[in-house]
Amino acid sequence: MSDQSPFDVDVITLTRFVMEQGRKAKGTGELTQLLNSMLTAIKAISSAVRKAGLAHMYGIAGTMNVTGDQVKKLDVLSNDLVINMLQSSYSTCVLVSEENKEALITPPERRGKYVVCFDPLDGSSNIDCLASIGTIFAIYRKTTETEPSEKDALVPGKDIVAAGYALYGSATLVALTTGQGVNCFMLDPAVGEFILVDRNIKMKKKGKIYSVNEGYAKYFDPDVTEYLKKKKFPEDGSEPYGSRYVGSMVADVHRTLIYGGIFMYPANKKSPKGKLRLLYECNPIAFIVEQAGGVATTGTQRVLDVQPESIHQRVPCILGSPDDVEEFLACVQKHPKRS
Ligand code: AMP
Ligand code: P6P
Repeated sequence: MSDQSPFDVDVITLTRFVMEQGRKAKGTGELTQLLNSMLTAIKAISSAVRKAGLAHMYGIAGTMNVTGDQVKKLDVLSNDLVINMLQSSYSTCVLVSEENKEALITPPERRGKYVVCFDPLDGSSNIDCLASIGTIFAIYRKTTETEPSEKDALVPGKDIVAAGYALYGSATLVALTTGQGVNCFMLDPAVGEFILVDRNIKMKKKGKIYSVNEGYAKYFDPDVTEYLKKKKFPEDGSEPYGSRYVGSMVADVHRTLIYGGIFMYPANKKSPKGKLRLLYECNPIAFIVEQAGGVATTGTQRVLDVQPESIHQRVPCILGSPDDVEEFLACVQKHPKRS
C-alpha cells in the first residue's frame, strides 16, 4: 500500500496559521477574528471575480443579468463584502476604503480596537481583459481614547500591525505579514481554504526586471529618465534589464517579491504626487516589501515614515530589491528635486 496519501491530513491552512500566531501572542483573539473575516471576504471576492470574467465572455453585459437582476459592479460588490465582513467581526472601529470618500465608523455595538485601510479591488480596470487584480489591506491599532474618526487612520505605515494582499491571478494567493516575515497562501478551491505554500519569503538583493509605465516617459523627471536609461543601455558591460508591467499593482509587486527587481510609480509632471494612494496601496505594500527584506521609498523618504495628511492622498512609490532601489536613489541624488 503506497504511503503517498492523496490528501495532506495536517495541512497548514491560513485560518490555522492565524490562530496559532494568535495563541502565541496571548491576545484577546480580536486580531485573529479580524484576519479571518478579511479572508472570508477575499474568498467571496475571488469567487465573484472568476464568475464576472465568465459572465463578460458570454455577453451578460451591463448591470442587469439574464434574469433581470441588478448586478453590482465588481468593485462595488468587493467593497460591500469587505465592509460587511470587517464590521461584523466586532474588531474594527474605523474603515478607510478606496471606494468611499469618507472614513466609515463602525456602529458602537460592533466596535473593536482596529483601524483597517483597504483597496477592495485594485486594478479593477483590468477586469474586462482578465488581467490579474487584487485586494490590499493594512491593519492598525487605534491608539487614542477619542471617539473613532478618520484621524485614527492618519498614522504612518510603520505603525501597521498586519498587512496583506490577495492576488486574483492564474490562482488566488494571499501574502500576509503580522510583522514576523511574509508568508504566502494559495486558495484550494476544492477545500475553500488558503494553504501555506511559501514561508518567510525573502526578496532577492538585486533583480533583472524593471517595472514602470513608460507611456509617461515624456513626463518623467530627469532622475527617473536617467535610471531607466541605465537599465536599458548599461555602460558597465552588464546585460540590460527585462521590462514587465501589468498595470495592476498587486500583480507587479508580487512578481517583484518573487523574482526581484524594481517596481516604480514615480511622480511625473502630470501627476506631481504619483498616482498610488498612501493609506491602502503604498503603505500595506511597503510594509510587506520591507518584511521580505526589500526597500520602499517615495524617492525622498521611506514610504512607511510618511505622516499622512488625508485619507486618499497619493505618494510616489518606488520599491523592490535593495540594490535596485539604492541605484535609483543614487540617480535621485544627482538630480535635486525642484522645490
Ligand atoms: P488581540 O488582543 O487579539 O487584538 O491581539 C493583541 C496583539 O497581539 C495584536 O495587536 C498583535 O500585535 C498580536 N496578535 C494577536 N493575534 C495575532 C495573530 N493572529 N497574528 C499575529 N499577531 C497577533
Ligand atoms: P497606470 C490600478 O488602477 C492602479 O491603481 C494600480 O493597481 C496600478 O499599479 C496603477 O493604477 C496603474 O496605473 O497609470 O500605469 O495605468
